[in-house]
Amino acid sequence: MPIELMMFEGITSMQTFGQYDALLVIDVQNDFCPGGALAVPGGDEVVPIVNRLAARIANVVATQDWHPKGHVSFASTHGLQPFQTIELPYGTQVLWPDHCVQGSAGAEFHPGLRLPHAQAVIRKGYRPEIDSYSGLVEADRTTPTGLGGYLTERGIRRVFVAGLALDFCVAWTALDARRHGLDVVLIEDACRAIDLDGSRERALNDMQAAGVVRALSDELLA
Ligand code: VGL
Ligand code: ZN
Repeated sequence: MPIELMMFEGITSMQTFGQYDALLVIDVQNDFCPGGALAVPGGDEVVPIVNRLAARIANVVATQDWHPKGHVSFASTHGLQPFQTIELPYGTQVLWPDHCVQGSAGAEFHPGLRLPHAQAVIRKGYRPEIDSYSGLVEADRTTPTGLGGYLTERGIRRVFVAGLALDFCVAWTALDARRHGLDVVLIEDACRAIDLDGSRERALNDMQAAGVVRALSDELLA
C-alpha cells in the first residue's frame, strides 16, 4: 500500500467511528448540571456536543451515578462538610453533597440528552459502603461494575469518553478503560471539570501518562 494511503487511513480511522468503537457518556445527570446538588460549572454545555457525537456512533453506553440515601460518599452521612475528606477501608474519600440519589430528579439524565439508541446504561455507586467514580471498577478497586466485561463481549476496542466530571468520573473511567486494554479517546470539549485543588490538571496528566488520547469533537465530526 502506498505510504500516502496508509497515512490517510490512519488519520481517517481517528476521525470516523466504526463497529469496534463505543461512546461512553459519563454521568450527564441533573445533579451535575447548573441548579443540581453537585453542579459542575458549565455541565449542561456538554449536552449538545454529546448529542452531536452520539448521532454518529452506533455503540453508545451511558453511566449513571446512582447512590442510595445515606451513601458513604455523602458528607451528611458523617455529619461533616462537603469537600472534606475521610479515610475509608479502601482509601481516602472526598465527601460530597447528597447527589444522584436513586429515583430522584437529580439522578435523572439531563432532559436535553438525546441517546435513544444507547445500548446499555451502567449504574454505579449503588453499594452503600463503596463509591464508584469509574464506570468499570468501584472505588475499592476490586468490585467490577460489569462494563468492562460488557465492552469486551461486544468486541469494543476503542472508547470515546465524554461527560461529567472530567476530573472524577470521566478520568477514572478513562484510566480503567486503559487498564482494561482499550484504546481511549478523551473528547475534551465534551467534558467539564469540578476542579477541586487542581484536580483537573492532575487528571489530564494522569490520563496522558496512561496513553489516553485527547481530541476535540470538531476534529472527530469533521
Ligand atoms: C462524580 C463526584 C461524586 C462524577 C460522581 O460524576 O464525576 N463526582 N460522584
Ligand atoms: Zn457520586
